[in-house]
Amino acid sequence: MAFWRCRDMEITSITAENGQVFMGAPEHGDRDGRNEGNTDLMVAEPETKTKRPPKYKVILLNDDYTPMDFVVMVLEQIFHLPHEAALQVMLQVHQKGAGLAGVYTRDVAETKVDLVTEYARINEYPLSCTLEQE
Ligand code: TYC
Repeated sequence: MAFWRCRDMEITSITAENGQVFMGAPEHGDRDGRNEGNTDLMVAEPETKTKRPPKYKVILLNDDYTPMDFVVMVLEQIFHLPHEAALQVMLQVHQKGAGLAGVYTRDVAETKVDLVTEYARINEYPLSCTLEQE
């Protein structure tokens, strides 16, 4: 990008293709109107709003067949819960029908669901879980 200045018009900013705004101080340009080498040139950040990616809850569901100790093991090994917390979540699911195993970004949450489902199927248990956007 070139930094031109015109004698009659004061150019105060130029927007580059990438959205960056170059704010010139034309009075300090070279005699031929170029702004190159101008130490007063400032670079302003583009006004882009960055959003945090949405988070997803992995909800463990109750069933009548998966053994309690298997559920506790899943919560410890896949969701990295300490034993006491794993026991509490398992009991909550057993008594209330569903419970929160963890909260993650979408990819990680989907991987956890796949791991739980696969681990349960290998062991021939119907344990399942779902995703819920926070
Ligand atoms: N309800 C199961 C039982 O009585 C235990 C269980 C707990 C199963 C939590 C699934 O997500 C679950 N063996």
